Amino acid sequence: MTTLFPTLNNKNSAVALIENNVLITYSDLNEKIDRFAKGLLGSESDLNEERVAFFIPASEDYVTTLHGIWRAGGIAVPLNVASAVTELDHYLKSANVTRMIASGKYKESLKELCSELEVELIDAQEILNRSQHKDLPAIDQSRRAMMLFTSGTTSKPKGVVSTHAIISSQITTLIDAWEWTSSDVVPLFLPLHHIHGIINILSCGLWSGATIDLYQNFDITRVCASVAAENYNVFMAVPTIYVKLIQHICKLPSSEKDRICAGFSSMRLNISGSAACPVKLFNEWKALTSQTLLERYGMTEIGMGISNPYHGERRPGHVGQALPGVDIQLFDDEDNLIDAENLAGEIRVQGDNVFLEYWDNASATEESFIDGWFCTGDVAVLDNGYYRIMGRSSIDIIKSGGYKLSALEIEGTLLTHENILEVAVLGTPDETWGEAVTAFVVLKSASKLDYQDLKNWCDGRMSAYKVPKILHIVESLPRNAMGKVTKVNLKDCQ
Ligand code: MLC
Ligand code: AMP
Repeated sequence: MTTLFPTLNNKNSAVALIENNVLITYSDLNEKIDRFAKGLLGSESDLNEERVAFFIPASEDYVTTLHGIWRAGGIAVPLNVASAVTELDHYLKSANVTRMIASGKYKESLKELCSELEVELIDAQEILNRSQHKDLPAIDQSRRAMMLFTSGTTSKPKGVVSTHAIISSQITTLIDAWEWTSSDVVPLFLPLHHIHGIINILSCGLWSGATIDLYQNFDITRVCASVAAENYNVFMAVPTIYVKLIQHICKLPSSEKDRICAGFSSMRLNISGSAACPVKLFNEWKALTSQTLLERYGMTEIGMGISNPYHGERRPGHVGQALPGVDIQLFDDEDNLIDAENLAGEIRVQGDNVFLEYWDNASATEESFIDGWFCTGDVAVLDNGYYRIMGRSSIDIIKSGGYKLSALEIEGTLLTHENILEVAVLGTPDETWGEAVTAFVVLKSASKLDYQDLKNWCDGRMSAYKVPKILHIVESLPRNAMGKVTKVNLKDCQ
């Protein structure tokens, strides 16, 4: 039997998960995963990298499904439960998904799509009930384990594939760097279709034998109550969450505010990542909670690459230094390595943490590597020994509240609106979201469109967080001599 995680064994009576105040031990979880893997295998001896998707919010079922697929030899494809069902079509088709696991209202919402695509839709409980007495396959670490979708500059998201070995490397690097132990208790309110939630919190926690308190969404009142009760000693979030926490806490009566701040202050670690943490936010958080945020930099394709130190100076506005085992270099536009400080270049990465491939997309995989270095598209400088992120090489990537969004994907959907003739989407600076999705629209003649109409129309056509926050109706879009829209010029049109 293969158990990827050393702590998932029958003798471990420590609490792995808390779901709605119910405590689930490591040994119970292990037993359930085993049963699930055997049920999933049915008459087969190995799933042989079958793509099994699941549409499950953070729960014991989610963890059982993820690990069950791994133990049965499949590739886990966790999907965003906040997706519009229309977006799932692309994920299922491009990953050649054969089975989908979901329950309750989530299962209901997928019936039509799965039947259309001939994907078998199964309830997690049904799999657990299929009693099977059989051995689980031995899984070589070099086998594919997980596919996460990421937005690129092209219009449709790509499946980022990692092996068991890559996942192990991403996890163990962080456990060492941030000194995870079995005494840690961490809340998990981030979505579980991205590495921040899956690797940095869920997997590092489970691998260390820590306890993870599961949330189905970011319930700020519940989070603050648990922090005030000193339930947690580690906290990981995106900058938007720290902004929202500050706004929320500062409106509370002082006794409540003080208890929450004391709860944060007593923790051993508060981490910010997935988007830039402004210096102002870093300072405000420190003033409020006395916590010095540890900012780190990562990406779906590499896990975490750069981090401020657990011990030592955590420098505001900087993401720190290469994590042990991760090679980071900056390269200029001519692909020359930059070996001086304060010169901006693209961050490129090598190491056991780097993904295997984009699923079924050899050309995209090849294009994303130069001389064996993965090209992130992020630009940074080395500033007195610490990396500072300067921005991205593409204006078509937007980071909103920690989600990476493709401007072209949003434009593609907006162009199907009957009143829209042309559209350009870009991210504009926003205190809460980091960047706000902003649409510049040219209307068809004699057409009208106000913001609320557009928002209503987007409902069900794209995930809610992709819906433009700002709409500008313009006469025309600026173009260069080649006829290409020059989005940089739109930044001045607001
Ligand atoms: C929610 N909304 C957003 C949004 N999230 N709008 C823009 N950007 C976002 N990220 C909108 C909703 O559509 C809704 O709009 C309103 O805000 C309230 O929605 P909500 O769901 O109640 O919001 P909330 O729970 O507060 O969500 C905010 C959030 C969430 C920050 C908790 O966005 C989130 O979990 N972000 C983290 C994403 C993440 O994990 N990224 C890591 C990727 S991995 P309306 O108009 O309908 O009211 C990666 C690598 C690395 O980046 O380095 O980690
Ligand atoms: P994703 O592709 O969703 O995994 O998002 C990865 C991207 O998030 C990176 O390529 C960066 O652009 C951004 N990112 C992650 N962490 C940071 C950070 N600390 N500062 C700035 N950008 C970040």
